[in-house]
Amino acid sequence: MTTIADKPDYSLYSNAFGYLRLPLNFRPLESDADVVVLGLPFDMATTGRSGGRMGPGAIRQASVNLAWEESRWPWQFKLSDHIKVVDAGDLVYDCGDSADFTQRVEDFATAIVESGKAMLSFGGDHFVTLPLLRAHYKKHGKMALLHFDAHTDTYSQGSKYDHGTMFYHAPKEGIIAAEHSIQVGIRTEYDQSSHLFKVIDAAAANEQSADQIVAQIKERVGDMPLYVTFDIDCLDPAFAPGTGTPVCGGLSSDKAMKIIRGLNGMNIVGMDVVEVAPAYDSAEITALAGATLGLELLHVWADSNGKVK
Ligand SMILES: [Mn+2]
Repeated sequence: MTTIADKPDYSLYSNAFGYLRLPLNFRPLESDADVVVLGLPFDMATTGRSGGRMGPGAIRQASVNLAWEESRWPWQFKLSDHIKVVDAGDLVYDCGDSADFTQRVEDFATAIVESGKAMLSFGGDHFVTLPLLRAHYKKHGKMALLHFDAHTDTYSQGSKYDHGTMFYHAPKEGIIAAEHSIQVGIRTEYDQSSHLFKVIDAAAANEQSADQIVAQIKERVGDMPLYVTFDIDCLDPAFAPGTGTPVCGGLSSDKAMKIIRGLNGMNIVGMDVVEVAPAYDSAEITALAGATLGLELLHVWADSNGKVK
């Protein structure tokens, strides 16, 4: 009998449990990873439809389609030649306990980031970004936020653990410099007087070229440490139906990927992709978009951090 222990598995789809077919590594601190991938299966902060807790698994599954390219188009380098990515699996927490989850995310991320490794996290609903930001702040200080979303998530009326209030809280906590932060793809009601984020709304983003949008991002952020958070509902429901609060009129996946590639050279310190909810998905469209955006972020992180020589 031949098993995987005897014969390496080169097929695309079998034994694919980790992101990009990476083996899961539950001891990321002891690894020589440059970037640790972490799943955050949490959706108790949703105001609408839940289901984001299944996002990390769906993204991993869809990512097998991305694992075969030696050198990802249109990048000119093979990612694994330059950085080591480790998939640490999903965060474990006491189900039903939002406070426990919040603390565990912060503690886990703090340990990873303090060790000098970067993180690419997959939600989960968008609330997960708040404890991630708290952890990154301890290492990098006050950061600029690049926030892709249909919603500003700056609402002041929600609850402490609401997935629409994180970016109301984060500037108040002093961990995000809103005056250097920018939101792209917004197309729901917001009160610009209630926050200092610059907004490129979806209508504007769809009119402008990716280069024009990138220029505004760079002008706004400068060389500040930059945390990139991508709520998959920034994309139009045609490109990302599998999410809790879809809104028509969003960006195409092509536009979003071009913007992310345009971030090359910026001081990116942390990344997440959130709100993939596979129960509402069709044919893994949304999960594939989430997996792909994550991979683009890894490439831009590697190149921006001088890993590609
Ligand atoms: Mn959001």
